[in-house]
Order: sequence, then structure tokens, then C-alpha cells
Amino acid sequence: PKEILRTSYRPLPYRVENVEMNFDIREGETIVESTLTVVGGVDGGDGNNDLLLDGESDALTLLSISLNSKPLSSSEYKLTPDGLVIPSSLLPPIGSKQQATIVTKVKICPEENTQLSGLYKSGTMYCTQCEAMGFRRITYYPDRPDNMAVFSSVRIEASKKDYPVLLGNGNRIEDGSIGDDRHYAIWSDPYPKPSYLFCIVAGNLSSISSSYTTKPSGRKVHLEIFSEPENVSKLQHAMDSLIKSMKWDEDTFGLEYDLEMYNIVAVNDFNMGAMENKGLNVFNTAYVLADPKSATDTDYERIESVIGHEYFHNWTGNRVTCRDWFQLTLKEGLTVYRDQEFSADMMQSASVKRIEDVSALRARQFAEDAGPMSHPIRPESYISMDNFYTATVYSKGAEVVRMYRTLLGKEGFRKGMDLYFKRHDGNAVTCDDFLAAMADANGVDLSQFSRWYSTSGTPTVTYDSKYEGESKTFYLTFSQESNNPDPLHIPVSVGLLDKVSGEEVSPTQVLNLKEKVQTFQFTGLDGDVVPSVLRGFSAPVKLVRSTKGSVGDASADEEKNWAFLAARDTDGFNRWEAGQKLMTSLIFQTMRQEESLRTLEYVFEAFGRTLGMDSVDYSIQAYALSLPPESTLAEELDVVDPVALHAARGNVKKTIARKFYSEIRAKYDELTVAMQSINTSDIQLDAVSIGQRRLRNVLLDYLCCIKDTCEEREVASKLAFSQFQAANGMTDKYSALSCLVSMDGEQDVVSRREGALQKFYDDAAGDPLVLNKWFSAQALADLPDVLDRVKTLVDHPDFTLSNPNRCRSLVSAFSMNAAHFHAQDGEGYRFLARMVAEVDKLNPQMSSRMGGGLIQWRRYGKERGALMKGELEKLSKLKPISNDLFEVVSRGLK
Ligand code: BAL
Ligand code: ZN
Repeated sequence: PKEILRTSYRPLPYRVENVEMNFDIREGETIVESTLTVVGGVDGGDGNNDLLLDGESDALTLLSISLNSKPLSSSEYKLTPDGLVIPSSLLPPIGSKQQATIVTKVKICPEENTQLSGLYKSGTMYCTQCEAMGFRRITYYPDRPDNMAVFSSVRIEASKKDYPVLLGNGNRIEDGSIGDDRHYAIWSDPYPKPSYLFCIVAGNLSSISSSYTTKPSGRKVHLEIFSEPENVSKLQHAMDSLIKSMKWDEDTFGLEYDLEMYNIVAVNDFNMGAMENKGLNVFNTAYVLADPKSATDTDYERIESVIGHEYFHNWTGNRVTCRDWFQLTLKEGLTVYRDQEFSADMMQSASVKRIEDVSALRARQFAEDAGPMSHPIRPESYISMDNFYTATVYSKGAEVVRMYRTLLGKEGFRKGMDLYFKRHDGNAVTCDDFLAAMADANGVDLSQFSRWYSTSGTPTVTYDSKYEGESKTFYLTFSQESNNPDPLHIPVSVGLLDKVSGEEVSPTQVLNLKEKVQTFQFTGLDGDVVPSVLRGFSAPVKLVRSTKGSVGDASADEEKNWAFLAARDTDGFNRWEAGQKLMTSLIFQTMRQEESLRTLEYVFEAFGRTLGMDSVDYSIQAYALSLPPESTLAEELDVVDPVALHAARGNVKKTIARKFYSEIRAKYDELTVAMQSINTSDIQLDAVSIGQRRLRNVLLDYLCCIKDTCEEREVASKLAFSQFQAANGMTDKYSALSCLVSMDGEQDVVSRREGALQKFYDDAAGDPLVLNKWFSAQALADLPDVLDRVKTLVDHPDFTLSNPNRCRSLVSAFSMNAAHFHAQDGEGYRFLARMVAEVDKLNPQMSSRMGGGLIQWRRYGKERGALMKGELEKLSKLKPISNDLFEVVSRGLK
């Protein structure tokens, strides 16, 4: 396998300017004819200006090729496993205005395409996925994002009866019948685009439609969302979300939609969440279908955000795209930032959204950055680009965009965005171009800030503070550590609260931390203060307080501050953060079997206060009452013992639950009554109702962790079972099931668990998304024999490794059940490796993701580490092994 370096970029010597395609779809064989208009590009200066048309020989059978209407003989071009090379000597000179026309005809077999990249069949429909490099599995083409071409005519022909709906990018310009059996449609996309945004779909689909009139142009856009006929009733939420997204982008960034149509298709077999193909988004069903019976509140929120994300790509990704794949964060980091802001606005709570996003970042991206797949948001090399659609490129990339916003302010950020589009609309550009637009629009120097693009790992910011009564001055000293030898430009948002009154005496201000060590002064303060540092998580760093120079017990002082901030901070994020730090401290003390009385008191105080709060901010309350997840806790440890960590966290949970049992139960019952009093059986999806369910389910989880005695198990399982039975939507039903699956013991307890599982399965009535939840709940159960159960489920008739959602719902879910996946005997690792090897034969994008579950072996101690490494070594010897898996496994073993 060949490693591609960021620095090896060369411009295209020849560029395809226009494309016409014809797809003749027949069962078992599809013929693709492509007519490429080629013009001279840029001399790369390395003496090789031949035209490379990428094409995977495993996927394509070349039937014919001609140049300027003359067939080419096989001696005139070179065919390799990766493509087809036409010597520059046969083409017009670079720099001339002459065009050449190349026509290729290939045969492909979508029915056998299990990789789900290129043109493939999902159920009864044909669809495509071309990002990053799927187009080369459809036809020979310069399959790189800097080749932006107009796809002026894409003709799709198929059976009229089996595939009545034929879709492509852009606008439909013609359709018609061919005899009784077949029909065709011709699509034309006026906007130049890279091949990764190409899409066609052919299927027997139903749809819902609507329209949107853009502002200020007043263009009426036809909106249509397609799915298999049985799912058409689950599309309305996606349509509502699309309309909200279109309006939000106009209001927030002045960006309007640009075609007459916007189509979305829901597909069951899909590697990603969704794909932003121009005018024709393809969505994994899990990110588009929703009704209250099958989708949780989190599903609803995720759908809204992903619909937004793909829509926002129309400008950040499609109109302005990436020059090469190393620049992926240019479109993904920016678009994630945009979807996060959109969701925060729709939720009407920036703090709730920030808590969710930072929690996800810490759980996934921090872990990635601490392991062998660590890379800067703009990677330096890859073997398979598919491996770099990562939490780092996406979520940390979004944090970097958020830092521009923090440094430049709302107006300044908008000016930067406007200049970016003005300069680069219709072009394929780089992260440096984005930075330059932000800097130039604001007249600031961001050269030091650019180091974020080339620095891997999570930086650490350490701070120390001192108040001087005489000068009424507070000093905050920061130092920074990162993988970059030079200091980063880190925006640190800080507010100060009076130590005695608790009043905020200095509102949030952004400090520009640019030195390795830097001190900031706050003057005119009449008394000592408590700093609230890194408000709103203003930079993707680990923040620690210096223990240097502290008098006495440093951690005692620190915990006192956390307790103070957990009660008083005006910044919603930092108030939550302070509570989480107290809980984290308590869990680690429990794990180390230390005396933890002081911390326990602080946690009790914060928990009791939050529980007793009479507010309608139910989501904030729910998050403040929740313990940090094991994945986040693990990031704080050099060596992780997942079994001990799980036990310690469980003990803390139980201690809190026992202390507040009656208050928790009372609040749970109060919420039950409040929710029942709403005079409708329809599920409500407003922020208050979602918050009530979220809080009630957090409380249920506390109540159900009390199960040491026979009586306690009876009470807990009855409570969860009654919620399960009474639930009028998937949120409450799934939460109750999640509690029940981890209950064991007496016959009645087991009967409730198994009864609920059976009912959940029966109620699913074959709905794949509900069945995924059924598999996941069992894979995530906290039962001693969970792995045996998972292995049995692999043989369940509804299980298949070929559907990515289903595979993730069982195998990947189990690998996230840390205490059981990391069982001392290594059986969890052996199971995962076996599944990875099986999946690699079908779908390398999937197998490499799953294999990622083994690469962090250095973090799990000697014995576990050796077992994990052993499985990686076995995987490395697979023959054949895909490039995707090879890359992940070899990085893991390096
Ligand atoms: N571009 C791949 C899917 C997404 O990030 O929208
Ligand atoms: Zn994206």
C-alpha cells in the first residue's frame, strides 16, 4: 500500500471541464459511458504531464476507449490496477486552449459491490457513494477534488417497473419511455463540481414534497425526500429540518440555495451518516427516518443536525470545495461548526448544546488524539483517505473554526466568511485560504493561529493565580504544552467571581494566550476572586490547575473552587464543568480506595441543590446530575483499568442514589405526573418536553442502580418495567429497556428483562432501525455473560455483517461496553478481531473503523495490552487485507 503525503500535491496537468454520462442499468451488469472534455491544466514541473484517469480495476471492466472520436489501441494508453494513463503526447499541449474528447465505456456490477463505495445496490434500489474515492469505481476519471467539472448531462436508463424513480444531481431536463419496459431521465448540474459530489439513484421509492422560496432572490425550490414506500410516513421531521436549515443559513450567513430542486434519498445500507451530493443528498436511514414510536429524542435532534449539516455543505464544501483530501477539515470542520450553531439556535440553549458537543469531543476525539491514529486536523499523510473521516478532522476541526469566531467576534467571523465566498466561490481551495480570508477581512495576523492546523494531540493549559490586596490586582498565569515546539494561539475565555459574595466582578473576556508562559492582570478588584477559566470551552485543550507554589493541600483548594463554581458560575458550561470535575475527583478517589469525605460532601451538596432546583431547564439539570461517562474518565488516566473504573463509577452512582433515593423518586414521580397531565397522547418534541424526558430517564437510571438485595431488584425492575410498558415514545421505552437489560437475579426480575426484550422485538415488527436498538441495548448490557449473549446474537436471523448499521449496533456497540470488552481473559478482543476479519472481506471502510477498537492497547496495562496487541498482530497477517484495515492496524502496531 502506498502512503500519500500532503506535501506531494501537484496541480492537474489536464483538467476535465465537462462530463456527459450514460448509465444503462440492467440486473447484474451496468454499462457506463463517459464523455470527458479535457483541457490543458498546469505543468506540475516534474516532467510528467500524462493524464491519469483514476479507476479501480477490481470494479471496472474497460470495454472501449476513444480519443477525439478515434478508438485508442491498448498500446496507446497504459492500464494499471489504479487507473488509465493517456500520454501527454496524444493530448493538446498544456497551455493551449484546445480541447480533447475522451469517451470510455466500462462494465460494472453494482449487485456485487459490498464495499458500498461507487454504484451499489441497497435493498431494491441502486445508489452511489463517491466521497472520498468512489467515483473511480464507476468510471475512469481524474477522481480528485480539484477537478471541478460541469456534469452537463447524466442519463440514467433502467427498468420502468422496478426503478420508477431515476434521480441525479442538479435539475431534471428530460425523461421518457423506451418501449414498454424501460425508461430514462437526463439530469444536468450547472455548477462545476468534483466527482466526489456525483450521485445517481434508481429505485421504487415513495416521497413527500414541499417547497421553499429563497431570500432575497425569491427562487422557488422544489424539495422532495424519498424513501422505500414503507418508510414514507417517517420523513416529515427531516423535511421540517431542511426548511429550518435553509432559512437559518440565509439569516445567519446570507447564503441561499442555488438550484431548482433539492432531493434527499434515505438508504438502508450506507457507510456514513449522510452525503452532501449536489442537489441530491443521500442519507443513512438512521439519520433521516423518525416517528415517535421508533426514534428517540436524541435521534430527532441528530436528524435535524445532520439534515442541516448536509444542507450547509452546499456552500461550505460544494460551491467552495477542497483542493486535495488533506484539506478535508476545510469543509468538514467548518460545516460541523455551522451545524452546531444551527442546533444550538433551534434548541434555544447554547449551554445544553455546548455541553453535548464538548462531551462528545472529549469522549471520542481526545481518545483518538491520545492514540496511534492521532493526527492534526489537516493530516500529513494517508494510505486510505477513508480512514481520515475522523473525530479530529470533524469535531476538533469545528473547535478550530469556533476559535476564529471567539477571537474575531460575531461580526468579524461573518466578514471573514463573506470574503471567503467572494474570493473562492467555484474553486477548490485550502485551509490556508480560509485562514487568509478570516485574517484579511479583519485586518489581523493569524499566522500563529495557523499552527492549530499542523499540531496533533490535545494541548494542555496549566494555570495558576494570585490575588494581591495591596494593588487590588488578580494575576492569572498560564503555561501551555503541546506537540508543537512553538506556542499556539489559544483563546482563553475568563470571568471572575468575588470569593465572598459570589457576584461576578469581571464578565467574560477573551485572553489571547500566545506565549509558552504568560501572565494576565485584572486590576481594581476589592477582594479575592475565583476565576472561571476556559468558559464555554473556548479552546480544545485540557485545562489543569498548577499545584506549584500552592500552600497546603492544593487539591483541597481546587475542589473548593469547583464547588463554588458549580453553585454560582454564570457561564452555564463552566457551572456544569465544575460539577463534573467534582464527580470525576470522587470517582478516582473511590477507584484508588482513598478517603474521599470532603469530595463526597461537595458532590452531595451540588447534587442535592441541582435536584431541588425548580427550573424548567430540565436538560441542564439532567446533564448536571449525570456522572461523567467512562470514556471521558478514561482520558484522564495514564493506564486504564476499565473494570475498576466501571466499578468505581458504579459505586459513586449507587452512593448518590442511596443518599438521595427518596428525593430522586419524588422528582421522578413528579415528572411522571407532569408529563401525563399534558393533554395529548402525541409525543411532544419541544425543548421542555425533551428536557423532562431526559431528566426523568437520568433519575430512572439512578433508581435502577440500587439492586443489591432481592427486594431492591424487585423494586428497580418493576419501576423500569412499568415505564417500559407505559412509554408512549421510543425515548422512554429505550431508556427503560437499557435499565432492564442489566438486571439479573430472581425469576421475576429475569422475566421482566426477557419479557421487555421480547416485546421490544415484537413491537419492532421488522423495522431495521428499531431492531438496531434492540441489538445495541443487549450489547451494552452490564451482565456477566454479555459477550456470550452477543455471540448468540451474531447468529440471530436478523443479524448481518453486510449492513453497516446492524454491524455497528451489535459488534461496535459491544466494543464500547468497556468493562466487558476489556474483560481480563481477552475474549472480547478475540471476538472483535474475528468480526473485523470477516467484515474486511466485505467492506474495508467498516472493518478499519471496527479495528480501531484494538489500537489503543498501550493504554490498558501490560496484560490487557499484550492481548490486544496479539489480536492486532493476527489481523496484520490477514491475506488479503484491505488498505484501510492495513493502515489502521499498522499504525496501531507502530
Ligand atoms: N462528506 C461526508 C459526509 C459528511 O460529512 O457530510
Ligand atoms: Zn460533512
